[in-house]
Amino acid sequence: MASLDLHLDPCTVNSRKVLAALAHLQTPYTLHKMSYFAGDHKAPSYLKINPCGTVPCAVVDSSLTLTESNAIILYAAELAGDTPAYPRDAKKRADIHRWLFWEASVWFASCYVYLVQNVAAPLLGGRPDAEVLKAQEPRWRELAGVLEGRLAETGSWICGPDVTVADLSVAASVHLWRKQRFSMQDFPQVQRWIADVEGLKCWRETQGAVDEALGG
Ligand SMILES: N[C@@H](CCC(=O)N[C@@H](CS)C(=O)NCC(=O)O)C(=O)O
Repeated sequence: MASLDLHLDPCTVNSRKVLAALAHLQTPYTLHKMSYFAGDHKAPSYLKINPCGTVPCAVVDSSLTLTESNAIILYAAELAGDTPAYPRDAKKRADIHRWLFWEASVWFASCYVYLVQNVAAPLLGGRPDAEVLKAQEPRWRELAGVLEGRLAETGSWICGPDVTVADLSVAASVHLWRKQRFSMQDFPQVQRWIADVEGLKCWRETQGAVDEALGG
């Protein structure tokens, strides 16, 4: 497989997701590191590559540039073939896709509120807005409850006994969970699963880049 040209900032949720997934799938890539906080994703030179002005973005070749993190992951997973992370079975893949869509459509948005308020705001010299966090809490608890239920059913990973790209995608939204300051006490399965994700080689290997991007 040809190497992907990957443009991202490791500390952002969707970038971390892709970094961890590509490490897990052993996908070769060339990293073009950007700084989200410096606004590199809005630079005219980057907007030529990705008019959405978001990270991550993967240039496959002159005919294909991928701007959605889950699309990048699925492309790499497809190329990796029939792997436990993305088995070539229609029902198993449909279940993985379902969780990727869930992550992109609802989970990311809710977790992002905690990231903006409890991580980004202090980093930028501001303070978390308690009202915004309070307003988000019922929604986050509802969604965490859905994840809790699934993890209780499987007793292991989101889609069964093997870690899949769905775990890496869904986990990225809470990858800074200590700093994001979720109330996790009612979600023991989610806590267990996060610990399992944090034990994965691909997660540990990509943690250093996240910490460095956040200033240590
Ligand atoms: N659905 C996109 C979302 C990408 C996204 O919103 N990335 C954030 C960082 S995690 C970003 O670049 N935000 C900048 C902006 O929206 O202007 C994906 O999954 O790649």
